[in-house]
Amino acid sequence: MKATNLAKLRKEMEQRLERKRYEHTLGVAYTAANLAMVHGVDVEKALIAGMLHDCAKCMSHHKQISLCKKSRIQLSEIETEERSPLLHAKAGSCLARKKYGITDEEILQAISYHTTGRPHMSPLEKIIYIADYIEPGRERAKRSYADIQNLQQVRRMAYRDLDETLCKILSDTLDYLSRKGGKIDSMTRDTYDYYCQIH
Ligand code: DGI
Ligand code: FE
Ligand code: FE
Repeated sequence: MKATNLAKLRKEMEQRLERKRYEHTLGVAYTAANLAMVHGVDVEKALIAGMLHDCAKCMSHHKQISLCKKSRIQLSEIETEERSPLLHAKAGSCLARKKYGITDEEILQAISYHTTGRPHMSPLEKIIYIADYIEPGRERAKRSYADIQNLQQVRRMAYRDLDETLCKILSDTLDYLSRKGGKIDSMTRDTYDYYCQIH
């Protein structure tokens, strides 16, 4: 993809997304590009996947569900719940294909799995998942001193070892969900099991 196309996607996201979400999106795109440089991944793909990863976030639940149905995407129980924090990933991948003309399957998969992850992720998928968590504007950084310490540790780790970083983020996410009483999707659990076993 040419630089002008990336600029076009960036403009589309600026118009489409709320201000904070757009700033987060830029943070993810450029953090993903940095991680791609360090880990030998295609930098342009990282920029495009990062730019589009939350593109469905502003759509209604109903629209996201119907987009996934039209594309014959299988959804888990948690993904179909009203106010699901997971659905926008699959819906975003459908939108990236249909509206923004993305045909690269690796980019589309990176968008699909940016919230739950999955076992055997490609390096690009790992980078988007991690960039989403560590980008400079992440509000998690402001929650408490313990979280700031944690985020500093995860950020440093991300430039050394992607699999170790995935294990750390997934175990923190499972802790966070159990404290909050959130239901755990089987894909999040499988990703945790896989990356905490192999690294
Ligand atoms: O869209 P973002 O806010 O940038 O970030 P994201 O797409 O990574 O979503 C993060 C949220 O998703 C975070 O609050 C944790 C939540 N999440 C991840 N896995 C699960 C989950 N929530 C539930 N209920 N169950 C999961 O398995
Ligand atoms: Fe997201
Ligand atoms: Fe995000």
